[in-house]
Amino acid sequence: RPIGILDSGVGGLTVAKEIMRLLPNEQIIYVGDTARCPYGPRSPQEVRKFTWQISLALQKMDVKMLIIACNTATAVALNSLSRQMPFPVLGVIFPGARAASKATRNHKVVVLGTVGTVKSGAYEYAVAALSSSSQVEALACPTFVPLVESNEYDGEFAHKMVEEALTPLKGKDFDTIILGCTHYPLLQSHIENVVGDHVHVVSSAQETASDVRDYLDFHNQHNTKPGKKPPIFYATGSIPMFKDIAERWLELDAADVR
Ligand code: DGN
Repeated sequence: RPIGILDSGVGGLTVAKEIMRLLPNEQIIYVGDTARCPYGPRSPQEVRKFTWQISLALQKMDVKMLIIACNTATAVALNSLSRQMPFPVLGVIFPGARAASKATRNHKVVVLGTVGTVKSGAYEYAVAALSSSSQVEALACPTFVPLVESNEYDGEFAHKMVEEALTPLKGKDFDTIILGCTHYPLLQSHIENVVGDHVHVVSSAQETASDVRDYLDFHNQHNTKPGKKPPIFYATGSIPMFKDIAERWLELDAADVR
């Protein structure tokens, strides 16, 4: 059975990529809700409704587990989904918070996220649960998702936008920054460039993928049958745009986008 992954758009591909790398025998079914992206500025109720709709669609496709590869959706829908779905549901916030708690030396952590994630306070809560001595400052970067969704994450313009968005961090002495939105790893080189080498940049993609592997190990649910099926992607909006980003980012010759 496949692993279901959802996001508001292409951002969750950063998580899909790590899962595909770490668990090459597993089939992925990915849904990117590009028609209704961004989720960041929407109300928690609306994001929860969309996340549930997609999760129910993935349930019909008989997934064995579900990864909410979107921080905004994790913040508002993980609790209800994990309580009510008949399979395990993992989010991306706790894995990112855990990686940051491990990485920080001075216990000053910055999280970059959507307006929705920042408002939810989910990272502050998760980091505090892991280490009471760490301070978290959250910064909303609403210009980043449109940049990535429009495939403009490379180049001079993207760099300028990142520089501008991170201006409030100038002069602050944090040593770790969490990419608290799954779209942001596509802007990672610009972010690293702006914050400097001394800052550890954490993306939840790797940590989430290793949680998926641990879960499958523990429950003995790895796909052991030979002849793994290729990934399937569903985009609710433009298919060519999604296909272009998926093929580039996942290094696929041809992505099956429906
Ligand atoms: N990629 C999503 C996240 O991690 O929060 C949200 C992007 C969006 O819809 N704004």
